[in-house]
Amino acid sequence: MILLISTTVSSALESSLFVRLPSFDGYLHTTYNLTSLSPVKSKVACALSCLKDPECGSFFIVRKPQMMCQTHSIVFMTTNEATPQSSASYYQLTQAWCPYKDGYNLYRSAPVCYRYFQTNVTWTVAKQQCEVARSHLVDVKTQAISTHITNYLRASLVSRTLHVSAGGTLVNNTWYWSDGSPFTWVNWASGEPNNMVDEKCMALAWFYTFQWNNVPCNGTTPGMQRYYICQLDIP
Ligand SMILES: [Ca+2]
Repeated sequence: MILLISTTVSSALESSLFVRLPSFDGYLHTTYNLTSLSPVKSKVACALSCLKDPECGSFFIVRKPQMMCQTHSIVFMTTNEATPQSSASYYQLTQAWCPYKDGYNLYRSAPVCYRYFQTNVTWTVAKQQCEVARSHLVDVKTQAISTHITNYLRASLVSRTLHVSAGGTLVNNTWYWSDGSPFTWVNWASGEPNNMVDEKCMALAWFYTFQWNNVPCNGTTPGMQRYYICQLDIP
């Protein structure tokens, strides 16, 4: 009976709350984890421990020599950031409205979905591309979101020497987010924002550990082209 319930819970969890990503089979992430690799009785127990923590977005199960569980805040990873670990499986939490098959990753604390686009475009083109993808450039409204996004970017090798476009714009000397709300909490890097005549858009600056820098919205030189993060809100 207990086995039956456990199996049912497991199936329900797997179908609605988390997805397994076989591309991570045999790998274990060692950075930005919420808990250390610890013994656990079942996969469901590991999933439940992740669900209890709103910062948790994914977890690993290692089956040999005993079942072990490790939870993570980061929901975007590449195998470049992982170490080989036989019998490891990776699970990502999701929701039906957060289309992981399109590359969106759930952040349950907000809750919102993020998609990281690793193509170099101007801020204005990034804004348009997010809108094509039914979303908008990421609005970094709180310390919690900032920490999550920063960890997310720092966990990705490709981000560590890049600016990443975000949703802030300067209109009539006031900074606004994508949804039209003015900035309340801010995280400008020292000396920023500067040059407000030519730099009316906002980016996360790698050389400031992803604090904010105001940047030109358009331009043809490589420095004007950046990766970007789109945010998908609850419908
Ligand atoms: Ca600037």
